[in-house]
Amino acid sequence: TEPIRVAAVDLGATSGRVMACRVGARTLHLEELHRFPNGAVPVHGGLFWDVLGIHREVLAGVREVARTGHLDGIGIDSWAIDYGLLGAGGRLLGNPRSHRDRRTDGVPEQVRRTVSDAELYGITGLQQLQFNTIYQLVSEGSFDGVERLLLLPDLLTYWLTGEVGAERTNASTTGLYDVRARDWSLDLTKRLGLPGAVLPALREPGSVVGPVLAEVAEYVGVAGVPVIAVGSHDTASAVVAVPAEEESFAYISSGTWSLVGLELESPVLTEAARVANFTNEGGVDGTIRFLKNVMGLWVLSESVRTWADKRLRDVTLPGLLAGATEAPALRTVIDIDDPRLLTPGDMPARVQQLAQEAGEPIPRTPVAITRCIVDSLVLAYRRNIRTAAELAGRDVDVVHLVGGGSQNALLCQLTADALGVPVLAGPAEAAALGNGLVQARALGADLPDLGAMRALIRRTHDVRRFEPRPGLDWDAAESRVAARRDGVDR
Ligand code: ADP
Ligand code: LRH
Repeated sequence: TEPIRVAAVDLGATSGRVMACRVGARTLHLEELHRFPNGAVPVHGGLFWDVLGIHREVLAGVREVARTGHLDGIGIDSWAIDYGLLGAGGRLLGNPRSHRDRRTDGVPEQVRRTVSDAELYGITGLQQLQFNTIYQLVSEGSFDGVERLLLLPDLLTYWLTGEVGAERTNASTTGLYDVRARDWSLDLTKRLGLPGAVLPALREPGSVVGPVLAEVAEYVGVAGVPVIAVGSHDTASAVVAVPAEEESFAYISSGTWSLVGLELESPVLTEAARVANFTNEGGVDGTIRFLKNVMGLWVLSESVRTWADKRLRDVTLPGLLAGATEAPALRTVIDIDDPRLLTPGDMPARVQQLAQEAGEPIPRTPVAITRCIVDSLVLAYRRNIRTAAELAGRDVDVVHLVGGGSQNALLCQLTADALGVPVLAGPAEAAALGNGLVQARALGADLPDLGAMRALIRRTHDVRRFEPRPGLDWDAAESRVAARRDGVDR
């Protein structure tokens, strides 16, 4: 039988891509047909997504997939949490905001007065991040004329199909979703004065949303193609594509953000998990993604952007990483989750500031700053994998590192060294693969469960293995950072 061929649209906060994903009985092939830069746009102190521009790029990519072969389905995943509001007639009311917008400063404290942290965690099981949808909504103030809230992949899916819905894995990241009841918490919206009626009905990853609208069909050149709900939270799709064979694995989905944790059957809602600020997000096939959101390679990509803006020569990512590999290890370590690293800006200066405050040697060159960022990120990986294992009562024998960061050999090797277990790196495009596999199953591929999908990835994709090396004192480095963290678990 002919392989299934779908368009997997994977939207990251720093780049979006549209892949042709071909799935046969024993084959799996990904071809990148369209890639475009992405980033929030600052306007008058706010930070917005150019969502119509993103829609145009999605269409251009899908058209390219259709032009180069048959097209059996389309699925969209993106970063979580952010949303658009629709008014009468499905009209978009303003540009969606980025979660890095400052409008949620102080909002968690405000919400805490109505719903305590412990109570909120008991319902949602979610890490406190000041930008969770719940806090963004509280900061909206008024909902006059608002009829619907659509998370970004659901909004783009709506523009393709005319159908509204809330895909479950992404709904689980909002802070309005009851992780045990597996439904929106309308009790929570009511108590916070939020309009629960704007939340659409939930839909399952793997369900068919509907065929593309006529105007879309005309643009891409084929009619009737079904749009399929995938794990529309990019991290949910990425975890589908973690090529794990054994039970005792941890994963790091390392892109703009780093998501560090375990796949579980049920949520961990203990007081210890809450205090450690771990999240229980919904995965594909009813799994739980028990993880910590770590500031990630954003700090490095924003540094590279800053150096490029200052027209510093010789600051390409490969060059910086080659230099950093030769640089002294663990010379300067900072708390990579410091909230001051969240917003766009002069990241090298902020890294230097954090080092100075911590009494660490101040890194002076781009290479030294790069090394500091990588070492500090690895410390966060180490800390959070250990904590996840402890909280869930699990052993971790291997770490799978997927996403763009899997191409960073220094990061992978140091993660193995720091944790004392092998790191298996790749695939780099895990989210697109997970997206494509869930679509293929919906279209009839024989992929009964996550195990079958992962076996197909192992058969068709190389992973690079990094063995742990002894020699560095990670405990000492951790205690330098811990001293600065003041017991705050971010
Ligand atoms: P997202 O989907 O969140 O936008 P990606 O998964 O594409 O992010 O990962 C982007 C990150 O991957 C970049 O910030 C960069 O640090 C890293 N990366 C991408 N390509 C390479 C490469 N060739 N070598 C090392 N790191 C890379
Ligand atoms: C990664 C991601 C992550 C969220 C963040 C907003 O791209 O979806 O899982 O916490 O973006």
